[in-house]
Amino acid sequence: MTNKDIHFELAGDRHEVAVIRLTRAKKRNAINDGLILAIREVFEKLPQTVRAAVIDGEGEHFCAGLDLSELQERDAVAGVFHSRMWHAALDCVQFGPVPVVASLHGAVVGGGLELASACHIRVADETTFYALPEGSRGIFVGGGGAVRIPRLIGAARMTDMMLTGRVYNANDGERIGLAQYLVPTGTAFDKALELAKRIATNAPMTNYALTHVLPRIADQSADHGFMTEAMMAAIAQSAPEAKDRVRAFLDGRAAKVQKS
Ligand code: 1HE
Repeated sequence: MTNKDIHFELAGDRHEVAVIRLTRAKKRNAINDGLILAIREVFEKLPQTVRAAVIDGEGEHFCAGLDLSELQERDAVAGVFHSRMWHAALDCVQFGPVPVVASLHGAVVGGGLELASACHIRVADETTFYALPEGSRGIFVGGGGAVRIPRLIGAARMTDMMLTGRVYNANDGERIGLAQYLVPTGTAFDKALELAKRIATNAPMTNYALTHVLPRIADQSADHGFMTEAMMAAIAQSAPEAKDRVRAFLDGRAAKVQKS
């Protein structure tokens, strides 16, 4: 990885977790064109060993969104291509080869929230706050937020965030579904890494079904969704790995579900 604003490393005994960190803390990890292209490149070129990924941000904030200093010179045509560049990059996050866990703290705003919402799991610490300041900057979301954020919290809440500048704190963010996990200050990365390592132990086909098939089913009519589900279930259960895992449970060699 050649972009200085992004750090990449492999974690886990088998190098099964990719850790991707935004390292532009002086600018609160604001995303310029180079950084969005670098995010795309990382997810397109994940090593074969990788089974799950964690994305986080260096410094006090996860991400301050679009680098506003690059916005000034853009005309309408360039704006369309810029937005489509973000879409292509964040599609590589959401529909890349592995599940992605976002480790959130501080500001998760604008394009930062769009990046977080392209991830499959969001872990937030108590310093996290969420906003869509596009409304007050006279612009609109452009990184897929109009599609992904209403699927997390509903169109009404997103409309409120953009019309009124409402900021959600960490507790309320978890309550409305912006994050699935809320953890003590400073522990989001550890929790995200723990979850990623756990995800990496799943059968790859199960993870693929959850990241690529489930969101498509959610977009289908119920009738089509049931059929897609049946196809996916049949493919997953016919894999040799699924048979081995079920046999291990029946032989008493696999973990039971534990009461939490
Ligand atoms: C930036 C950016 C940025 C910080 N673009 N330079 N996003 C926003 O509207 C959020 C704008 N940022 C903020 O509200 C605040 O910076 C934070 C709440 C995130 C952090 O506050 P703080 O006090 O820790 O930092 P700061 O002093 O405001 O910023 C430090 C530096 O980062 C400063 O630059 P410096 O040269 O004066 O040191 C800031 O100018 C710079 N900085 N945020 C450029 N966003 C695909 S479309 C998506 C559309 C959007 O994302 S719109 C929402 C943009």
